[in-house]
Amino acid sequence: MTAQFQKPKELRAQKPVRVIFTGGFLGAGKTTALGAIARRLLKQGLTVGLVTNDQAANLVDTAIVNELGVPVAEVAGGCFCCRFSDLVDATDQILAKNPDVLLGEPVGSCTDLAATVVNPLKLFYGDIFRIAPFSVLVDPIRVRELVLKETPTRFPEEVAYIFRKQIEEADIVVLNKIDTLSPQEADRMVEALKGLQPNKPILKVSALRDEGIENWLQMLMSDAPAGSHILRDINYETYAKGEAVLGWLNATVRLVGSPEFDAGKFAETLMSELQASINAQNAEVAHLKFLISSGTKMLRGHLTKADAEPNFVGELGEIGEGTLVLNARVALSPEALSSIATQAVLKAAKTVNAEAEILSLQSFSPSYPKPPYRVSEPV
Ligand SMILES: Nc1nc2c(ncn2[C@@H]2O[C@H](COP(=O)(O)OP(=O)(O)OP(=O)(O)O)[C@@H](O)[C@H]2O)c(=O)[nH]1
Ligand SMILES: [Mg+2]
Repeated sequence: MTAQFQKPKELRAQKPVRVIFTGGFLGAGKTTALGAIARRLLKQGLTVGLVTNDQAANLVDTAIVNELGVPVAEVAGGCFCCRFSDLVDATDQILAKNPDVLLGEPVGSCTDLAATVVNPLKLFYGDIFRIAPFSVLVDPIRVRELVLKETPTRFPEEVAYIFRKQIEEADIVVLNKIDTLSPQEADRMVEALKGLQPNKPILKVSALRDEGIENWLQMLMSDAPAGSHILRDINYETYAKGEAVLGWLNATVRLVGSPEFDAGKFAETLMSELQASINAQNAEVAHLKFLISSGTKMLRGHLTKADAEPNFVGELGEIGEGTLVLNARVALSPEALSSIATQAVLKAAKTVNAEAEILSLQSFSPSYPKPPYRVSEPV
C-alpha cells in the first residue's frame, strides 16, 4: 500500500508519542474535552502538545488551549484532511518540544477522517506514533435533533449526513454534556446511538465537569484499534454540500472604552443581537463562539443551537480596552453572516459606549473537501 502514497516528510521523535484525535460535530465539546484530558495527563506528569484546526485563522480555540500552558500549533486555512502536509508540519513543531502525548482537534464539519488523517498518520508515521482510538463527541442537543428527531432542525439533510458519518467512522462514540441530562435521559440517548452504531463503545462524559474522563482516557492510552471504521460509501457530493451550507465567519475586533466599558454587558448584547438576527432568518447555528480578552483575563460566549440558551465562561467586568475574536458557523450565506456579525458588534459596542474597530473579518463557505491522501484499508 505504501508504494501508492508519497510520505509528506520525515518526522523524528525522541520517544514514541501517543496521538489522540477527538472529532465530533461543531460545538460538541472537543476543545473542552481535550482541555480536560490535557489537565489529567499533566497531573500524571506527562508532557503534552496540541494542534488546533480551522478553515481560517484567528481561532477562539487556540486562545482557549493557550491557557493550558502547553505547546500549541494551529493548522488554519483548511481541515487536517485537506491540509495533511500542514498537519505534519504542525506536528513537527510540537515534536520539537518532545511531548509524551499529542492532542488534535479536527474541524467539526469534517468527516472521513479515519481514511484521510488517522490511517495516513499510521501508515507514514506508525514507527513514532501510537495512534489512539478515534473518538467522536456527540452533543445531546444534536441527538434529540438528528437521531431521535424529537426536536425540529433547521439544518438541511446534508448536514445531518455529515453528523451520521462522523458517528459511523468513530472507534469510540462519546456522549458529552451528560451534566445536562438525567441518568435516564443519558441512557436513552446511548440506546439511540447504539441503534445507529451497535458494534462500538459508547461512553457518557461531561467534559465541563470532568466526569467520565478517566475511563475514556484509559481507552485512549491503550492499544485498542484506531481508525478501524473507514467509511466505505461516503458520498463526497453530499458531504461537500453539507459543509457548504455552513457560513463560516472569523473576525477580530479591537474594543476601546471611554475610558472604560462593561465587557459582560457587551458580551450579553452581542450574543442576543446575533441570536435575534439569526432566528429572524430562520437559520440554524452549528457553533457560534466569541472570546473577549483584556490583559490576562478573558470572557467567552458560546451558542450551539439557534434557539438554545447561550453559555458564558469567565468574567471581565469594566475594562479600558479588549480584543474580541468571533468565530461563527451558521447555516447562512457568508454575506448574510458577515452583515449580521458586523451590525451586532457595532450595536453591542454602542450599548456600552465603546468604540469597535474591525481589524479582520473573513466570511466564506468551506470549499469542496479534497483530501490528498485517502487510505481506504485499515493500516
Ligand atoms: N454543559 C456542558 N457544556 C459543555 C460540555 N462540554 C462543552 N460544553 C460547552 O459546549 C460549548 C462548545 O464547547 P467547545 O469545547 O468549544 O466545542 P467544540 O466541539 O470544540 O466546538 P468547535 O471547535 O467549534 O467545533 C461551550 O459552551 C462549552 O462550554 C459539557 O460537558 N457540559
Ligand atoms: Mg473546538
